[in-house]
Amino acid sequence: MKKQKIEMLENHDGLLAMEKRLGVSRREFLQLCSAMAATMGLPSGAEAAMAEAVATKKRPSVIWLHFQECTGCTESMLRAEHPTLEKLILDVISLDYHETLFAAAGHQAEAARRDAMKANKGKYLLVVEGAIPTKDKGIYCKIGGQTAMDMLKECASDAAAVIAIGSCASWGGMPSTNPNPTGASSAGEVLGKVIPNIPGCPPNPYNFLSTVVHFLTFGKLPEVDQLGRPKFAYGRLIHDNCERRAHFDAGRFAMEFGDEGHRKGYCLYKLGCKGPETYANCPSILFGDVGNASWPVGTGHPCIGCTEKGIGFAKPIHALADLKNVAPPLSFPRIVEEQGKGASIGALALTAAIVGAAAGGAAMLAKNLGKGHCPENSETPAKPQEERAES
Ligand code: FSX
Ligand code: SF4
Ligand code: F3S
Repeated sequence: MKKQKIEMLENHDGLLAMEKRLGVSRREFLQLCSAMAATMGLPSGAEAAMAEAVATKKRPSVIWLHFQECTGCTESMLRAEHPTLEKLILDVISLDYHETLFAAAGHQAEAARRDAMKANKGKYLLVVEGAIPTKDKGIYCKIGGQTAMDMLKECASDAAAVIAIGSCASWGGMPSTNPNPTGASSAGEVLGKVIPNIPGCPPNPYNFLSTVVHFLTFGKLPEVDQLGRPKFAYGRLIHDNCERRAHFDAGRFAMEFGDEGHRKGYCLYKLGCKGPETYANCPSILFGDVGNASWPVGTGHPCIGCTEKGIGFAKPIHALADLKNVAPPLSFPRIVEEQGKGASIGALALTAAIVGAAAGGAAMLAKNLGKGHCPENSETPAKPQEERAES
């Protein structure tokens, strides 16, 4: 039944139009929806609902504010190796106001924001990027003469939902580093409530896309933890899903950057890796759309805990992490297998059901969007670091 529904969708007018617009085949898109549904742990049938929603529903209006930050959140969304994920995000939402992508400037831009708020009153998604300075009545960040504090409150008052993107908006991030001279605070603190946060410096655009597609499909944001982070993305310790975990458990560590252990891809715990106390899906979904091992630990750098308040930009990079869990996880990662290789939708759903680790395959699918019809252009996973060091 479910299979029939998905197959029927392949001939849906909305998907045909999307295929032409984005250059993403319908089949690839449906596969991505299946993988997203599996990643988020949604029940059977959700993938068809998500695909149908993207194909037929009015795109939600999004107003995107920028405060104290480096624009890395937006950059990471736009700097995919090939533009399909970015095109998909910009196709799923109607980005009606975004200060750094707007051609308009000054009063024209402010007028566009107020027009978009009026036209979509009570229905728009407000995305907040950057921390909000609260010291001295918020004078350290002003846009069009208005403080960031006032602008956030004004825009949030008529929004259907507010999402904080990046660690700055989620918990203060880098601008709030001690001694926090501007009183940089999170969007939730300024609004006085827990709002959905997608932390990371930068956060992963795939998590943002999944969150927005959930909103579009079900009219609400996905389930969050006590810090407002979507559980599907921040429910597991990095350490429990890291490809170097077997080295940790076997006591094989890099002791210095560039030493033999480091070249062989051993565990980075003794170089200060914060994976054991940081919740995020970085090892599964990877970054930047550039291939296998494209996440901090995969490239040989310890995780700095950028998604975690009190760790990223707070704890020294060389300081040892607190171990929250020393027992090897049931989903013990193999070290002899290349990540993401051969992921199929059936396998993904099964993996998700068993260990909740489908996101890696989903990321591989996202990465190969628009290339699947042309196998010679598709990504093949890179060799593990150990093999690369020896060759
Ligand atoms: Fe930068 Fe975003 Fe870091 Fe902050 O990301 S990548 S400083 S989380 O708000 O632009
Ligand atoms: Fe991976 Fe870091 Fe944990 Fe080592 S300490 S297994 S490198 S997350
Ligand atoms: Fe940040 Fe660590 Fe992921 S530094 S990007 S939480 S691996």
